[in-house]
Amino acid sequence: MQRSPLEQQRAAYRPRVPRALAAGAGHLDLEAGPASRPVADAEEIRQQFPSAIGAPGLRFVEGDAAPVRKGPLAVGVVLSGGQAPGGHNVIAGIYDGLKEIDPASRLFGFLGGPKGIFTGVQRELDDAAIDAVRNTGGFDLIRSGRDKIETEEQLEACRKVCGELGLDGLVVIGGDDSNTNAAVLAEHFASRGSSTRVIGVPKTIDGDLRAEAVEMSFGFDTATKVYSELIGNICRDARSAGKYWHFIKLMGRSASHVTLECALRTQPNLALIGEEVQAQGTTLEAIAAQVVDVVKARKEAGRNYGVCLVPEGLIEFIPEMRVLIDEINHLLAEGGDAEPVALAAKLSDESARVFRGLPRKIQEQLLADRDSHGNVQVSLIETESLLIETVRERLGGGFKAHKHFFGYEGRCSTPSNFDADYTYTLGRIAPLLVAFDKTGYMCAVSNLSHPVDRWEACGVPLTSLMNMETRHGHRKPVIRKALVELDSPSFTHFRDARESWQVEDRYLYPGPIQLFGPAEVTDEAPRTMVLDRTGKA
Ligand code: FBP
Repeated sequence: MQRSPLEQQRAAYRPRVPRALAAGAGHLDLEAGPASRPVADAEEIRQQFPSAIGAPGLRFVEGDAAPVRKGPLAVGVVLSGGQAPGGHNVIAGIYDGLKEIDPASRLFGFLGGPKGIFTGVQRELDDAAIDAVRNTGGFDLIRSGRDKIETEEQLEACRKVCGELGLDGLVVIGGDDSNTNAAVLAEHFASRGSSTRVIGVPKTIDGDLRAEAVEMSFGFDTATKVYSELIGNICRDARSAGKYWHFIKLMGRSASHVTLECALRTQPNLALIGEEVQAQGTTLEAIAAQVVDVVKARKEAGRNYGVCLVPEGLIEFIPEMRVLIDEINHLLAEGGDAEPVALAAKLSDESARVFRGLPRKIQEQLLADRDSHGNVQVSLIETESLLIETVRERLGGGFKAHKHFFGYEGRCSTPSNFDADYTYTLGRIAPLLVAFDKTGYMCAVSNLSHPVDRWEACGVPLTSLMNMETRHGHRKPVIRKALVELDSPSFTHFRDARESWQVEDRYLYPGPIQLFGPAEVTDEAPRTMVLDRTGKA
């Protein structure tokens, strides 16, 4: 396949790994911490995961412990959910790690997401396949999918396929739901005497798969840097033209981490944070009033232009919209009519009033198909248009606005140095956990806010990330989604600074991701993560 000049240069990049891993597979030991506990609902989680509960956190250190499983090893890998930069490097890390353990080890890629496991659709990955994708964006090597492994038949089919391939390990690269699935698979396999170990890898550009022991999901850094470049360009265009407001919706199915990170990188005039809207119970009308105040103040200061960031998940945090969406979900789950007029007749009086007040297009988008987890597909709802319309109703024709949606632009970008190193390291950890006979663990790296030589390779028990939540009317064990915390250093920093960005222009122009050059520009870690971990801006 033809490669661009940058891809040719980038193929030669050798990702950096923590010191313990650089020592090599034969020179490692595994330190175990105390028994872990789920984030909540320990007793219910224990009942569902009797063999995994209480497993200790793990850390690889230099040493000479003999792995339990001697090579050659066979491992399967699957990509699950939305694309995120660095997925290919996770796979390259697994491949290199396996070959380091024993050159005769084998890696199989399940095709098209989790469905590839239970249908047994896979391909073996070799040197040529891996070398073609090192340090590239995308998931196209084996593609991804959003199918869930739910039923007893599917779980059993997975066990059978892994058994037939003789897999020592199965690595699930995915977000919170996919890693919950990995925990279920690990427990199922263990309870049926399967010798396949199941390991998860934290992936999502949304940045909402994080916890004390999981500092960041991969892909967030690159995606937010891509969006920040584009936002900076738009800020400069707005300032140059002096006549438009730009409303930019940013991906993030639920949490507003992406918006917060991009706001810190670009300092737009306004950035809405869904979690704050929810905490303060701010209605759509009240949000529009806040925007109107800033638009007017800027106009009076001679700046009839501006930039406002809108998180994709905002709609579900606005109190009256949350109630409305819950009612719609309930009606649709009961097989209700997805036609706006018919549906409005079945809503409560208050929700019917809210629904009828929405533009027809938004009504239809709220009724569109749910995803496989029963969620509204927020990426299909034009929250930015809704906001523009609500503001325009108050300001009239002098208010000229453009809408943008940045999401897909960043999900398959060439990974930043941070993500290239981080994902490769995650990949290298996975076969080591298998070799040390661990199952139901997530690969993790600690000290990510520091240079790579201070990073530590870890294993985090999946059950330690779990709590019980109600899904489709049933209580289920799930990995807790991390939302923006309003008392965190990153949010506090933003809250204290944002007023000064509203009327004056304090835009920052981050420019494109730099892969070559001085470390200050090539190796920058996510700002929100650094602030939250070190308190330093
Ligand atoms: P994951 O959590 O699976 O990584 O996906 C995140 C995401 O990129 C969200 O930001 C977005 O809402 C969603 O995927 C869109 O997915 P799709 O393109 O499948 O509708």
